[in-house]
Amino acid sequence: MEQALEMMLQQKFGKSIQDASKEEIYTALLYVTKEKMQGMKRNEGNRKLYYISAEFLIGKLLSNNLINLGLFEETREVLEKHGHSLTEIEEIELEPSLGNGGLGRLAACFLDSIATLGLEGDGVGLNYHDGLFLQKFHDNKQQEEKNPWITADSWLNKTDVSFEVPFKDFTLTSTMYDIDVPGYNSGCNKLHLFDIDTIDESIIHDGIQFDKEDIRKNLTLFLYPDDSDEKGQLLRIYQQYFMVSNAAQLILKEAEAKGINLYHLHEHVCIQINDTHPTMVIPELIRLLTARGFNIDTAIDVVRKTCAYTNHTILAEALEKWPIYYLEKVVPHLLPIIRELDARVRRDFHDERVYIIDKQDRVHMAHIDIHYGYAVNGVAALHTEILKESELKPFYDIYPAKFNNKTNGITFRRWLVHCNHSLAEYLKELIGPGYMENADELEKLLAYKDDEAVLGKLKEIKKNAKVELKNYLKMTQNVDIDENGVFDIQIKRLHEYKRQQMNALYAIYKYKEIKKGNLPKRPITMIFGAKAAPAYTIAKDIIHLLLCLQQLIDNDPQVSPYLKLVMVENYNVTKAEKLIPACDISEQISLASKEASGTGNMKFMLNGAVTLGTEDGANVEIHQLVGDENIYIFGEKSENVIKLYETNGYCSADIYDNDPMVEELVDFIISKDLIRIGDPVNLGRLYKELVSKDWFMTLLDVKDYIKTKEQMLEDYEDETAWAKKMLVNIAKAGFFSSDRTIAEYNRDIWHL
Ligand code: 26Q
Repeated sequence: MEQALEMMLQQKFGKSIQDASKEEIYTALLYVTKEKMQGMKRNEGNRKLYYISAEFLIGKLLSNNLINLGLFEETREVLEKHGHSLTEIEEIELEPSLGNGGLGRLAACFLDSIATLGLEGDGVGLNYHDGLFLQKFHDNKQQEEKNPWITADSWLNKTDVSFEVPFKDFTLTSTMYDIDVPGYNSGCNKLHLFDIDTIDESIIHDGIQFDKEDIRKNLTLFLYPDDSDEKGQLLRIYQQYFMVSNAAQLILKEAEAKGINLYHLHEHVCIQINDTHPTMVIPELIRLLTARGFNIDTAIDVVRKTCAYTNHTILAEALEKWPIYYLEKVVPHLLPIIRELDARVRRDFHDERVYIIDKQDRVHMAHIDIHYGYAVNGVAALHTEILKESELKPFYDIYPAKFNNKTNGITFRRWLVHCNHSLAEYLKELIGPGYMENADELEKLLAYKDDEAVLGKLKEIKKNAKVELKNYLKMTQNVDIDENGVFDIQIKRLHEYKRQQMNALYAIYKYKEIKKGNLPKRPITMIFGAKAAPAYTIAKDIIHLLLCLQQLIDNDPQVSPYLKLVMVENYNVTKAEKLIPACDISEQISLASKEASGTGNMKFMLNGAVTLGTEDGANVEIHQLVGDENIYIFGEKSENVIKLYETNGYCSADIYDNDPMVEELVDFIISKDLIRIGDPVNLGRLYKELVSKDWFMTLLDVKDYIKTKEQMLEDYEDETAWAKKMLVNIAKAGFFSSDRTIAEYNRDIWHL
């Protein structure tokens, strides 16, 4: 590495390692790494996977690529020798924010594991220039700004692959950019990101506003632009079709180049449809095959044997249903095919719940996937059960064999080796390096469950991570936190079902307790990180509440020594990597049945945090693995929640009216103390939402939540017992390696 870096620095900047700036070293490392990846062997197999996804939340790539290439340690040492630190150099890299949250990050972890397992599988998506917006706080409110990440020197490699994508009124010419995806000790795959050359960032003004109708200039500007209006939704359809038409053309081009007989396409190609966003690949492939002379029956048959679908949500508002009229405006050439697909369903099944086109002339994208794909999977055991038994039951009754579960996972290369280097090194020392490729070996740790020295070392590693986070927050946001406090962290997209508002009610509870003189045994540091969709009003109100609480507590000398609330600005992958190793209490408090899986819960567990959670998503599996002793579970169970929805049986006003404690906490949202700091419109609206609607049943669970968290804080004081819980969580996290998840996808769905 030393020689390669030296040569690159000479060639690019005429400088030595000693004299180069951080920026120059970063750039040189980028090119050295890119060259090494170009020289890697490509993964190959009998059947190639195309993982199509509107999101790939890949995070910064330098360190991860170095780790996977086996060059990380060496690079660190070389830089240190010359007076530089890799950690500081990493700061130079801009994070591409090509995802909203879980689904996009999952896609990125999957690419890492697919490459690591030596499987031939590429990602296909879009090259959003400004990704998801950059979040700034101003007047205790979220503001959105553009979030550019593509610089002259980036991981993108422009290719000469280009396709024509036809829309109703015009045709766009694409350009394909590739990012190399090196496996850990393995071959390399690619992430293909499609773009157009006419993108014009200068049309963005006032934050993230732009002309939504100027498709030639805006198509790949942003990830999911605000789709609260028709123009935004149409743009989303333009994006989706652009993505899948390129994907379909790429797949056919590669198949033809390999001499594959397209009538046997499914034997050589498999397409994973990541949620419904890429669903139009099904009619598009049928269209392209019929254009090549296939009759419609054969085209449908081949496509059906090629495509598989993953469902990531049961929230009704996230299940895509596009009005036919929208599709007619953007992709009229797909409609005869979609109507034919619907006609076949109507011929075979006399149940309108499974039709593709409903009575209101809307196209149910998930229904296309289920009828015209060969596999349907949920992302955690409970989620898949809910799909089979309620949400998608009519489909499960028709196609039981298509349904299967694939519990999510995370790549340990990023979420342990990279983000918590000292823990990873210590584990290596203790149980050997085998766990890095076979995550189940983490269980070897259990042998040290009663070993004081090991428990002490785990505590020490946690403490160091807390100090590092303290320094980071001081540097980036100028806030002070106390590393001796307990770090309680909730980081994830802001959504009512994830119930950050319930955690805010805890902060209010604790604030009042401290005011009354009931002091906690040690300071509590509550950390939040969350972006709210720009048009999601209540989510923004919750952010406002949290920021107001932060200010209120900070300015109250009676409370601030004991309680701290920090809202991390612009939460993203890079920040997650700093927060997760430092966490004691992992907040996973969604309303049971609503969080399909969660993956942050897995990252925290792997880094020795203890979960405070509902029986939801993968929390259920974490609970089973670690046992009652090592997790804190509270709240209504999913069966009961589902019943409450079915019977309209939940009324938050009843709880509010009959429980003085709940009433007191909720009333505080519109108390003088808070109104003085905040905006009465936002606070009033949130108050009203909780009292008169509370669709995600915060008030139902809040008391059990507070009680359980109090118990947890008490248990935290028994340091040895707590360290044991940490150890068991780490030891049992092996199941959540995305290597395991991908091995299962391959075994049951892809057969690569
Ligand atoms: C749909 C229609 C219109 C506009 C936007 C959307 C849309 C956008 C993004 C719908 C869904 C998403 C993202 C969903 C998501 O991230 N789901 C998460 O997926 C994770 C990986 O499986 C799970 O762990 C999480 O539980 C799930 O919430």
